Amino acid sequence: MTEVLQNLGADLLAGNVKTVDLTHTLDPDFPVIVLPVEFGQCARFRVEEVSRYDERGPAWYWRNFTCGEHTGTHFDAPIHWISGKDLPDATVDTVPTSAFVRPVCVIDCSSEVAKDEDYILTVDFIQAWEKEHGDIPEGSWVFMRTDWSKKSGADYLNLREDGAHSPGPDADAVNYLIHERNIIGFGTETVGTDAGQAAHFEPPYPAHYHLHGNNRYGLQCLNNLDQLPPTGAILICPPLKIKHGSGSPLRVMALVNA
Ligand code: 23J
Ligand code: MN
Repeated sequence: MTEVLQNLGADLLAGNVKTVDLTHTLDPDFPVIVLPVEFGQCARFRVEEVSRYDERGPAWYWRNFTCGEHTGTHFDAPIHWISGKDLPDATVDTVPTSAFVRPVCVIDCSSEVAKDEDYILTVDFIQAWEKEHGDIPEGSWVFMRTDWSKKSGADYLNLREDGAHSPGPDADAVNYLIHERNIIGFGTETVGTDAGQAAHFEPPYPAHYHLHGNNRYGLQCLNNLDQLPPTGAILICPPLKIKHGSGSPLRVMALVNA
């Protein structure tokens, strides 16, 4: 099968395969999840200049940055959640690299979310998608497309007195993807893999609870999912190799037929 990569290389060079950037720019203005005040909080992206062709470094420009493991477009490792805390290879530095290059299925919920900001992805909706596009292949990533990535500022978190309002899956949908389809991970355009109101679901935060409890992965704050086909794209999503990391900002991209 040596011709597989030779053909891919030739097709990349010929422009028959293109790359789609699924990442938001790391920017101090990009929102991070806001938890209830009694809990610790994720840090925004911050940057400080070390030198810029000046007395601090006459021929070089460089900066130091700080952020949370869950800042911006980021990867969730199983150890992020209590349900995954004792699993093997559950931190970003030990997740097998094969998880980072996989086919991805994109379930388009954008018209439903346009009508209902608390839209919940269900097993019925996934099965209707499968009737049209075929069963989700074992080992794939699954993305929930909502076009939420087009929101900015306060609309992105959409916080109200009773918490955040944003779409996500219910527990049955997540369990279907894990146990009936054996997916490797689930990604969203919102600030978490769970819906804004998911603290009130059973169990609380079902996507986090079930994905990570079954050694599966999450991607959040994805961008440009409207540029992906429902099937046929190849996802590339290696997180930073942070020792014992619960997650990591990363560049996420996909290969698609041009
Ligand atoms: C901690 C607690 C709740 C949630 C999250 C983090 C995330 O969404 C995250 O970034 O993993 S819902
Ligand atoms: Mn996260």
